[in-house]
Amino acid sequence: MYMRKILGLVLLCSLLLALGACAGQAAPSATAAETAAPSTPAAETADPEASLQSVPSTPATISDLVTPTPTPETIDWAGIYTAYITDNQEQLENLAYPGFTGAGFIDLDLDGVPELVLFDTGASAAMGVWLFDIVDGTVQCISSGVTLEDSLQGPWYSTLVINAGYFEDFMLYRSTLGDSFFINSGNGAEDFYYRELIRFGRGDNDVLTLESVAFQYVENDLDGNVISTRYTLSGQDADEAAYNAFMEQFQEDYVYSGYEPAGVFIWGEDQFAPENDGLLQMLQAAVEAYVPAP
Ligand SMILES: [Ca+2]
Repeated sequence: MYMRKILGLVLLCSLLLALGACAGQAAPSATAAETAAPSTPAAETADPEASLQSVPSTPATISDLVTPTPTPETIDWAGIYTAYITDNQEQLENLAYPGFTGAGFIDLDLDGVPELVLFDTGASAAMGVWLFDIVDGTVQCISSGVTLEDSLQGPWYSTLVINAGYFEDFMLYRSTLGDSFFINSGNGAEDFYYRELIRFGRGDNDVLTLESVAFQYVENDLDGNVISTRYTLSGQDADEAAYNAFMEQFQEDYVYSGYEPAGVFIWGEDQFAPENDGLLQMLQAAVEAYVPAP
């Protein structure tokens, strides 16, 4: 119980730090979300007139980023990720102690090259998700289940922490703004739970970006009585009514594509050995399981 409380607080602190860091950055998602009214195209929108013609009814709180058509890529992404895991397996598994339970590939930023998605063992009801992208031929950690030390954070690292249980939790949605992957990240214990809707986008250099769209945290006592709550929309504090209204509108504006990303877990039928290169075995199986989004 006490440990869970501590874990919950650590998690919350991490999220608060993450949200604070994102708000302080000059990232396109933060600035667009803060300033763009629904009828105002964001500065980075590729075609302002096209955006004006298809004004969304929701996204005062979602950056108005039109997802460009993916450019066909010919890089050997499977080979690049495999070489990276081969070279860094021990360090990664020490960071994610006691290691990883799942591996898969999802093209979260829709640039034609899938990102590597690893699940760790997690600390509570959900598992931490680690995301890696290829930048100029080199693998970079974009997000991790535990916040990495500053010295290990590359220039593309996001301190947003994702907790999930399945590859299918990464959901490709369609809207008048284009296609985007989202995830309902979350975790909980006896005395708290949180949910965070995170949107995946593409930043400079075609690198995966993460944006906190809507966040809900509820702390309760063991009788189920709510002790405290916190809500944010695009990292800005909001009240429960605004949060609920946003989530309702989101369901109207964004349509689930039905695409289910594939990946493998260590407890699957393939019986991956947890030691003895189990991670590399999972990686190979994940390469074979990968199905690009339609
Ligand atoms: Ca990608």
